[in-house]
Amino acid sequence: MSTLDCQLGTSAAALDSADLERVYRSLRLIRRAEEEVARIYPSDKIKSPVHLSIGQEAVSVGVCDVLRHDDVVAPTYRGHAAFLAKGGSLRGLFAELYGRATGVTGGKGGSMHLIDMSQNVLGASAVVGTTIPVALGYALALKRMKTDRVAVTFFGDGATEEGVFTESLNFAALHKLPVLFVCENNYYAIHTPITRRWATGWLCERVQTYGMPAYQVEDGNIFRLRALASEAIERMRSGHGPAFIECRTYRWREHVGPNEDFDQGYRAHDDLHPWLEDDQVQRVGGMISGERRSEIDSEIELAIRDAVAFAEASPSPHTDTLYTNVFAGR
Ligand SMILES: Cc1ncc(C[n+]2csc(CCOP(=O)(O)OP(=O)(O)O)c2C)c(N)n1
Ligand SMILES: [Mg+2]
Repeated sequence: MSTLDCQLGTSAAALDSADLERVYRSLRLIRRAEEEVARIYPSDKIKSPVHLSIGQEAVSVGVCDVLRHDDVVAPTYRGHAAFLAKGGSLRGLFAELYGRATGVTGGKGGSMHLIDMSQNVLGASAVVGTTIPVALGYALALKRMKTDRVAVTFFGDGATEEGVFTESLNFAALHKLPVLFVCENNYYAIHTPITRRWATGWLCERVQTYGMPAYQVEDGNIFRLRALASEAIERMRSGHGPAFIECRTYRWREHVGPNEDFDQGYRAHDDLHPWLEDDQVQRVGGMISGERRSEIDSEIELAIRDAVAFAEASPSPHTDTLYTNVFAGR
């Protein structure tokens, strides 16, 4: 455990049964929606590359569960989890993946460019690290408007190697901006492990030198992450400035696409075992009654079926819209 580790509890003690059901519903929705994406993908109906978060859901859910509706999140191209955890439209997501006009970007952006401003989900981007300064700028605006709203930016371990990451840390700390930096450390940038990219694993220590609290959740424990996020966000709302959380996690599928990739040789199937055994979706599901879990699961299946049917029945974008919402004209 890192010396910077905050000693907040790992139990679900602070959550009542309604909280547990809400957290489970969110985790399970993301898991099942992405499993459905993986199932449909080989049919070629989905017209977009997909970076799945299966195995990583707890990061988005643990943080978004303690946000208010008017807080904003900036996801990445591996963004289905943050998008759905913040309340992004399930129908809009599937329609977007199908490239349909009813998708959240009118079928033009695909999986990597999700946005739903009705839920305060800022647009995602395929370019590593680029949504970090977007969240930072939003946090600057929130501060200038003298609100107590906060911005959260999710990004991978690879994004911490982009210069804009440290520039953003510095600016946020200097100006005490209400932004929570959440690093989803899944140990890999595509196929390259952090052990071949970082001289030390002391990410929290590096971040702390910029002048903000930095915490690590070493085992992906959703309750610990949720407690840390809650404390950090409350500090931010009262003007104490940014915070950073590194949450260790593990990507169960390939970097991009619906399959497993343990035959590729860059990582071993054994590395997955501890994460499978401590699957946070099952863990939280096991804390609520079987009867309620079945009801929630059935509602989720219906919602996913509805979203897929909505996508399949939706029209493709009209050619007239080809040049709308782009910077360059004809
Ligand atoms: C600026 C930039 N450089 C390189 C790429 C190619 N690329 C796409 S995903 C990726 C790995 C990023 O890893 P990480 O930030 O850890 O996120 P993860 O995919 O593990 O969620 C790279 C290098 C890119 N999209 N943008
Ligand atoms: Mg990574």
